[in-house]
Amino acid sequence: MRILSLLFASLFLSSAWAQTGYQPTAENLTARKTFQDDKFGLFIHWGVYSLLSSGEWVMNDRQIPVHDYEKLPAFFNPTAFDAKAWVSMAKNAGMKYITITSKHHDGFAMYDSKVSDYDIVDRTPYKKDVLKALADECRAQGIKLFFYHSHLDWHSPDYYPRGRTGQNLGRPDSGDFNKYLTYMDTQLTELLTNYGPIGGIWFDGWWDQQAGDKADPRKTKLDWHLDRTYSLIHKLQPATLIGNNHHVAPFPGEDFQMFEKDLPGQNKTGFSAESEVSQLPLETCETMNGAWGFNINDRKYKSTKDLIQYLVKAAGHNANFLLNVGPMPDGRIQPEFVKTLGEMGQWMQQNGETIYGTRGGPVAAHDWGVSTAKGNKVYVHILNWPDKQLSIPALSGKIKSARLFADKRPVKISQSAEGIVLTMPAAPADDAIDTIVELDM
Ligand code: FHN
Repeated sequence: MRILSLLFASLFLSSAWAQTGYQPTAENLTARKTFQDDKFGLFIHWGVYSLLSSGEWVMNDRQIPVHDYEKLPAFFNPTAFDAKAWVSMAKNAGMKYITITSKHHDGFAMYDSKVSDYDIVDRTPYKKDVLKALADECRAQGIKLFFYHSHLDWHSPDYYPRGRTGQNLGRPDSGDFNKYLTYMDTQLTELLTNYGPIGGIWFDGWWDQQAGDKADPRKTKLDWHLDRTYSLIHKLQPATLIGNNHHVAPFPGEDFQMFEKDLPGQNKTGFSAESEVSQLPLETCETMNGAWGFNINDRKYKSTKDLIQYLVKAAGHNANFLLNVGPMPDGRIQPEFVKTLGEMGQWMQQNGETIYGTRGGPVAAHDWGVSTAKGNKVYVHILNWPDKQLSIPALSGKIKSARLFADKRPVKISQSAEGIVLTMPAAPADDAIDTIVELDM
């Protein structure tokens, strides 16, 4: 009996059950394939926190009590917000989908919610539903729309017991967590009912209740009832892809797996220490500078070359690249981001064929670069190699011919003990972003 109760106790607090027995529908599987073909998306962190120009964690970082933070919406009036401009910027960059914060950790809804007036329509002088405008424009321009939605909530009194964050924000020392989860599921129902077909839900914040059990990193102090939430989403829109940025191995019911600031299998930032690369469609998300939400002091801009190479490496790791902007409080995207995205778009114009619709190639990722593959084509992406000759491991199939993708000049192929030697007409230029060798198999 004691063992059974222990077993039950441990299982109860683990989300491992989630949507056990989940069978993705045919349309969900099709959506997964399209997602993997799309490869490149725009991440948008925008909210009333943008007003304080110190990123999206400012409420917690500065310990701003709820009653003070609630003053912010009255200043939020993004009259320069232009959904057409945002979607066109993404499209011109070569992006196929947009993932925007419908609600971040501060609990403020960037759409017209009926279960709360803590939203952009009821609490700001702007009074318009920016997600509605974006959804309409995305549909008009053939761009898919995903919603980021925070599990964790620093505003709701019912997000109780508090987690690792959001302590001492002036909320009462009481609350009903299940009431909070019902509230969250109701907002998700609004988002999946009032904005047309939604490409996916990008959850974040599950880790706030992580129990910190090294033996079972999936254990949480509270039950998130992922089973209920995931079943709800799959019932409302079966093709909507669920992803959860929990940094542990995926739970049943999830349709894609994201890696924050890491390529799948890597752990540069410490986020992915407890994660495993699954068979689900993969996505890597990254900032263009050092911040997700608008941060006026952050000048750690990544170069266009670094970001294109990051996109290519993600594709070589069979993953999408979700690149972030933090719009300014008036609704404009800062010029540094607009310029870089424009330059990425030019590169994608010329080389997108070696990215879109591909999967990670037969030549594993290497310091010199990666490979992608599509049909009988293998694209060897040489990102960092000084020489005109490059050895790659033997491939299972036979290479019929090889050429430089850019100008179709032939590349000589010779067999070696280690595998294959590709001899290019010349060594890659020093400032080359990606010298692509196209192999016909
Ligand atoms: O806390 C969030 C953070 O604000 C941001 O949303 C990133 C995006 O991947 N995720 C969390 C940090 O892991």
